Amino acid sequence: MKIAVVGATGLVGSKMLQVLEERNFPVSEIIPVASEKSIGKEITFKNKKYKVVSADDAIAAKPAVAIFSAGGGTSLALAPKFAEAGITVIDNSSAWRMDPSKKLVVPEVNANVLTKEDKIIANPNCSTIQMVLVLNPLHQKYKIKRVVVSTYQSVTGTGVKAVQQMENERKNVQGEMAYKYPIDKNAIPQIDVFLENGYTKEEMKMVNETRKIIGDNSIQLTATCVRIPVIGGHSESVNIEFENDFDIDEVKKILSASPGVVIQDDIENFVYPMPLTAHEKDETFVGRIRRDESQPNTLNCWIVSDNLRKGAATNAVQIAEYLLEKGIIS
Ligand code: 2RA
Repeated sequence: MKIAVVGATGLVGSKMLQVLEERNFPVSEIIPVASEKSIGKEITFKNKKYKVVSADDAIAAKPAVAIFSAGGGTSLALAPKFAEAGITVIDNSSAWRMDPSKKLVVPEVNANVLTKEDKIIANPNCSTIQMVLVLNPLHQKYKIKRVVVSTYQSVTGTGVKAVQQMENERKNVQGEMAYKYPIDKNAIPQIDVFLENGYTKEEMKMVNETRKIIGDNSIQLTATCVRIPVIGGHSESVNIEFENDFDIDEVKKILSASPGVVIQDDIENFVYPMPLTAHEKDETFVGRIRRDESQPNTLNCWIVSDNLRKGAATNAVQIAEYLLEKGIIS
């Protein structure tokens, strides 16, 4: 199968190529697409070199699927062109996520909503994906009333420039700033732009995307998203209030049976999820599972996942795998 990767030279685009290769997705040809300044550059996929081409050349090559990770503006401009040419787009930007005519998919939660009619499929925000993997199975059993989440997000979520900024600061080298403030030895309580309600766009993504993926607008959720100087993944402190009471052992049993979720929760042996150990893994790790003793029916937990993998590339490739398995693409 011919696969186009739009934004192939970025952090997520390179991870898409790595994950397609690792998971042995049946790729006959990779069509890497990037901005004009990268056209002609070479990328390597399965030991073969491919030249970066323009979007028009990629459409003319008629891939079955195009995985986009090139920002919202590019997706708004280009995804419809690919779709009109019969190419199924899996888009990692926020451009289409809340469009009621587009599906927003975490395969373990709601892949079953996908049909042949879906030509532009939205990949959710990284911090939302890892959280809903844990929330959904618990919601099905105990019904979630309200969630309070605080995130500790990796600089890789911003892209190459942010990683470079952190490395420069660590080496005491002057360079371009991806953030308004130094990131090393810091915690910046702003991810994406501020909205009129005083929340950031990232925080509102967590609210709105969670409801859309789980398919329940009654879930109340409030988020504070913070950027921290780590590489391996995003971490989240999540407080979940249910309509119904729960049993901690049963919660652990449900989560350990949930696809894509791994429990790391053994406090006696200091076992809990961390970005350092989640790095380069496809699973979402959950630990510090405990009852909130300040109010009834409420649980605390700590969720960590590699934001470039399950939070972006792996989720997108899993969507493609589902489409292939169901014969929606061929
Ligand atoms: C971040 N959620 O971590 C973004 C990336 N999609 O900034």
